[in-house]
Amino acid sequence: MSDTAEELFRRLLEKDRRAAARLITMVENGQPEAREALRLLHRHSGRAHIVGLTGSPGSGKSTLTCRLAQHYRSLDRSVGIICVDPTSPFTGGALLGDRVRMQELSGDPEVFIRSMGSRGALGGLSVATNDVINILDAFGKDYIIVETVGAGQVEIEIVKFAQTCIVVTMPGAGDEIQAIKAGILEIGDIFVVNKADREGALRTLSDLEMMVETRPVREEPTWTPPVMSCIALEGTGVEELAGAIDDHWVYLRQSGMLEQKIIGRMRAEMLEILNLKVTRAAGAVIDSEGRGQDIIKRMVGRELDPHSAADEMAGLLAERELDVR
Ligand SMILES: Nc1nc2c(ncn2[C@@H]2O[C@H](COP(=O)(O)OP(=O)(O)O)[C@@H](O)[C@H]2O)c(=O)[nH]1
Ligand SMILES: [Mg+2]
Repeated sequence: MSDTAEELFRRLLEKDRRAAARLITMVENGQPEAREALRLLHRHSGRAHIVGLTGSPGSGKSTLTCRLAQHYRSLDRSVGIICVDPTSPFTGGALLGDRVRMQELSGDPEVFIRSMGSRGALGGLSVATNDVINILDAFGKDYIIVETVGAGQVEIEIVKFAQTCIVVTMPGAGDEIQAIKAGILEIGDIFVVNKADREGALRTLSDLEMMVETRPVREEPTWTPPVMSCIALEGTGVEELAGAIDDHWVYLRQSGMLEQKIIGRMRAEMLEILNLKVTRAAGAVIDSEGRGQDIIKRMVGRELDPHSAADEMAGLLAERELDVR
């Protein structure tokens, strides 16, 4: 059965879960009808609070996500959860390990859980993730939690456009703290030392506090990222974390930063899509035209360096008056 974009869009606004799930699958498969639905629903998005969670595997992000969602549900707020794993080919339901942890939530019709793997990367994983965020936003979720599996570059890119970014770490991991330094310290709005029931939690907490205090900041800081401890397994600290997330939301709204973040995300989202289109168009010229092939050959023959080759390629695209739409 193939649903039309209008039909799916209408059902989405009526809070039909199956329509949401179906639309997400269409996005992942790069089906053209999905684009029409995305166009229609854009006007209805922009209400959700997008919360990103990143940190090393095993630090407890999924457990924390689950607890946060339960907390929101206890307040009668609706939640969308997106688990992004660039290393996994799997998409669809929750990832195997997380499925167990997320099980308690899966019976709740107001919680929508979805995993995204590299299969959704056909059109770029972060483009697909953004599409899914927008779908769940229009679907009416109050909070959309985006959990990324690792803390690599791809994950940072994805989490960067969350409105509130939570960095999760755990005790005793000296290297872990070091890893946090690389880029991630800048993007964290809230830092969590999870597994506070473990030895060395206080030490990790104070190390992290120190790093957050002395981190380089680009603009004048009007928000000081709190460093909190949690025991996600027992739900300890989750209410406080939810409080900090809401505080950050209030800060974003009152300072005008929310507007800035939205502008930044829209810009990046569009550039990323454009990037894909240009890359695709350039690839097609390389594959189908003698001059494109020739550029590669001359690179291989060491006559042309990659930067000059890219310039030449750009010239060729301009000559062709290539329409990348
Ligand atoms: N001791 C302890 N274990 C925890 C805590 N939170 C999560 N875990 C366990 O740590 C493991 C990894 O958790 P998970 O949520 O999958 O981490 P993720 O990879 O960051 O999503 C699981 O076995 C959890 O049960 C905690 O607060 N204390
Ligand atoms: Mg996880």
